[in-house]
Amino acid sequence: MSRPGATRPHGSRGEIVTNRDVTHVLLDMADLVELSGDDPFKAVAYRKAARAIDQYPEDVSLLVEQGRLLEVPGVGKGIAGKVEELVRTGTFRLYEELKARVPPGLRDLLRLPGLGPKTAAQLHQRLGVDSLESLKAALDSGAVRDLPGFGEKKAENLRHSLESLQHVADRTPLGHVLPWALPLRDTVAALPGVERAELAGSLRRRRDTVGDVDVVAAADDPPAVLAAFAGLRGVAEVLGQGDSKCSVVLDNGRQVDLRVVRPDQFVTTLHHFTGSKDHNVRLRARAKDRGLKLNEYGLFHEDGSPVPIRSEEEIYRALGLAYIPPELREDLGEVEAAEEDRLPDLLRLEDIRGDLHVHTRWSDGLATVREMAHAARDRGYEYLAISDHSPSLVVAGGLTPERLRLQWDEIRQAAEELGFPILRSAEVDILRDGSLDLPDEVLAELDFVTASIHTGFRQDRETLTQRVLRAMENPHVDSIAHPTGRLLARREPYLVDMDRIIEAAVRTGTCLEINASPERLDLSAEHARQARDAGVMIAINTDAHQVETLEDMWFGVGQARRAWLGPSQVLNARGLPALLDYLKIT
Ligand code: DGT
Ligand code: CA
Ligand code: CA
Ligand code: ZN
Repeated sequence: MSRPGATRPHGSRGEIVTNRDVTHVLLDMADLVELSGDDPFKAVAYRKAARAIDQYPEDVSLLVEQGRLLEVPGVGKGIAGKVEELVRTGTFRLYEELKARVPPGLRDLLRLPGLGPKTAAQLHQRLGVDSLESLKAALDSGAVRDLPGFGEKKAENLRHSLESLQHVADRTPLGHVLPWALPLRDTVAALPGVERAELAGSLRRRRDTVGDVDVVAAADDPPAVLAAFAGLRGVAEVLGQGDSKCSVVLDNGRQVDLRVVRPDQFVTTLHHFTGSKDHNVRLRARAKDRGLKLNEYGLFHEDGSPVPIRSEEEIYRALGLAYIPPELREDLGEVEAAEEDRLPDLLRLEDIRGDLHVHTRWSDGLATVREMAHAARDRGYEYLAISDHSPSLVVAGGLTPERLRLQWDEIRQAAEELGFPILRSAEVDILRDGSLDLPDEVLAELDFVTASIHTGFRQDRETLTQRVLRAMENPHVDSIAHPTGRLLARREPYLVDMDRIIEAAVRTGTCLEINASPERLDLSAEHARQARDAGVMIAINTDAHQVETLEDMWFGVGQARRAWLGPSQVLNARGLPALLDYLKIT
């Protein structure tokens, strides 16, 4: 498994402060600022800096050492000073002050979907709520319901999100795991005697979140490799070790299962630990029906003699099946499809011809139109759509129609200079009443209109669904971005009725987005597959706020593959003429 450009500098190596570490502290700081009732714009600045540092191609500790922190776009003098202190001392004074002032449990409340810092502060001041437990107690006693501005419905929503939070928190977004899992695989591959090592489990199946990380390696002397692995720097605790398996917890708190087998067993072991479990169960039963036995050690005849297996393709062939790629191995119809040779022709990263949702400095992005377009061209794209925010999103610097027109001048100039097609787009807010944040005359002048919800997440299901439906009814709206608003491991989806949205997408010819940001991956694979089956056109977009995150397309494509999508069902897998044709732009 490889991901181009995935080895970013932040890693798991331990004592040095990585970009990811700094990012986490700055994001935490932003929440603390808001919870303490300080200026919300300060929180915005911390988040912007956090995002910039997370994605910056150089090591933040090196930048500090060389006094070059201010080169990171989005990092101003004030924050640079704090980052420097953080890198040198492991924390900074203001952060410690706020942590001491804001009850730690209060911060946990922010993980509830739709509960912002303002409400958290209110619950704290009025009811003394300072943790998820005390929130539950306040809900049970009816105190929350009786608060001004709350009521039965809001209290009920809150209770619902509280219940679902438990279930979200156990898994980690794939995008947080890969940056250390890929180097870990390389480390294992480089251990003495190891022939090859691969990531397996949910990570190889490219699930949006993963539980633990599974690695499978081939070597002639497995116990020696396992011992070397258990002794690696970065291994905090060995949970268990046998002749072929070792489970450890790393310094970063994550669990890794390593299996080491002889080279002739590698393929079947890799296959077994790629899973999923349900897929394996199906294959084992199928093998049995054919007088064969399949397990992690190999494929065997009834008399125990092995069927020679050199590749996963051969496992499937021996079972009378077409090859099933890891992303489809979930027992969701793939075995039947492989049997009848009607597996989909899955989308590949190379099929993607452009990105239809990115931001620039015109709103809350970090790069210019030119820089984004240049990077898109360097990726081999044929076009790029610039979709900055609309005016109601003040904290994100949303564009008024006047500023949008100024942006169009820049878009035209950049497109001419680079000889690269740049589409005029906008991510227009769907307001609380379902109206759009830009007038129709302006929308009519855009090449591609993406609509999305950024406010009022806590409205009830019917209201939220109606907002989206109304946006889709607008003939200028081409696509709905991040349709459920989920943030992986942080915020539950808002309560939209996806069946009705999909049905309306078909009726109105509106695309639904797979937002490729590894923090979102929204639509989920399940919803995207449902949309695909209904005939909805899907757009896979990074929502990049800077050049580097154009790379996130890889995650979006993984999600699309899990949704059984092929190039013909993906709008931005079309070349420019076909895209313009679809959008009826002449
Ligand atoms: P995760 O870690 O929750 O994100 O999901 P997985 O799929 O990585 O699950 P994990 O780590 O428990 O196991 C890795 C693979 O090993 C799993 O996908 C299939 C295989 N496996 C584990 N336990 C069983 C089992 O009881 N039966 C079978 N047939 N396969 C299993
Ligand atoms: Ca796993
Ligand atoms: Ca595992
Ligand atoms: Zn966006």
